Amino acid sequence: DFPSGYTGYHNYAEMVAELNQTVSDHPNLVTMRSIGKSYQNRDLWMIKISDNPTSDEAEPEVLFTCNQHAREHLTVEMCLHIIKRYTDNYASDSAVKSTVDSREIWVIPSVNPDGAEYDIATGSFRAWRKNRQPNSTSTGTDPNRNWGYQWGCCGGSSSSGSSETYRGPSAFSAPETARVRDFVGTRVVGGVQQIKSHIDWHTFSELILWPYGYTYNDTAAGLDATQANVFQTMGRRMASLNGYTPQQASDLYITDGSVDDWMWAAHKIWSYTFEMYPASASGTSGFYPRDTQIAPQTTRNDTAVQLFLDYSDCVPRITGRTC
Ligand code: 0X9
Ligand code: CA
Ligand code: CA
Ligand code: ZN
Repeated sequence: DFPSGYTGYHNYAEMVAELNQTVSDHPNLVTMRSIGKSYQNRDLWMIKISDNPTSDEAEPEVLFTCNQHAREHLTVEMCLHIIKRYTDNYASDSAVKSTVDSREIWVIPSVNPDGAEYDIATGSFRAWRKNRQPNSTSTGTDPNRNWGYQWGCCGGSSSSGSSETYRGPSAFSAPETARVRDFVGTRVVGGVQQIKSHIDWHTFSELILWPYGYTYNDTAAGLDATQANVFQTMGRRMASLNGYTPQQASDLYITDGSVDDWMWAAHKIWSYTFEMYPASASGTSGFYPRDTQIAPQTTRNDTAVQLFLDYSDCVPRITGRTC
């Protein structure tokens, strides 16, 4: 389990208990279901937050995903914080209420529960990143190199099973990425993708990243200059609210098979990657901030998340365009 100094973090069982509690506290705002199983057969739980949550209403849908990377435990807390904020504050905060009433918010707090549990299983952090799926030489696929757009194209992932950025034997070979892909596919209704925007939460470096990650070019197939300007403008606006650094994903380093490139290229979902606290650290210590950081570092993103939800009806509106 989590070591002392970290017991404020949620392990998998505690996360599930928290989600169940939210459903029982707010049955008129929240539903919960599993989108399928991890490699080790854990449920991949998803929460929907909206008014009339059991109905598929004609409201812009937004997706938040957390914990693709096992050791990035602060991101689970970020998703749980979003869930708590948009449910517990519904009755008291009119901005929260109008957001919840006009959006359908999907939250998947742990995309990689097997890796997260493995990371804490001995009581000392193992600095584990990948999932726990065996491969020909070792264990684990990097979920954020396993998505199916330009998978393995460009030197931004590894074909070696022992690598921290092993891309898997084929796109979506990891059950965890495949199940999120399947869920996103179910949101194409009448030929129209209902999910308009997405944030995938990571740690660390305090960055806001946008597509593409596979190329240094600002524009490429499926991403024109107008769209790139929308990504940049929204990214910079959000960064002005949380103090992160905004940049194209490839400005950090080239990645291929990452979630944001796929969300955009396959579904035209405005997809961002947030790298949370801290801004910098040595070695793997940055992945393990004390639990005293959970509240300040999740609350820090409240206004950026609110802006993101506000514009999810039409992200290009941030540049004065219409949809
Ligand atoms: O390498 C990653 O997957 C992310 N950094 S992390 O330290 N959390 O592992 C950065 C991904 C940046 N590229 C894209 N988002 N495309
Ligand atoms: Ca609704
Ligand atoms: Ca809907
Ligand atoms: Zn990560």
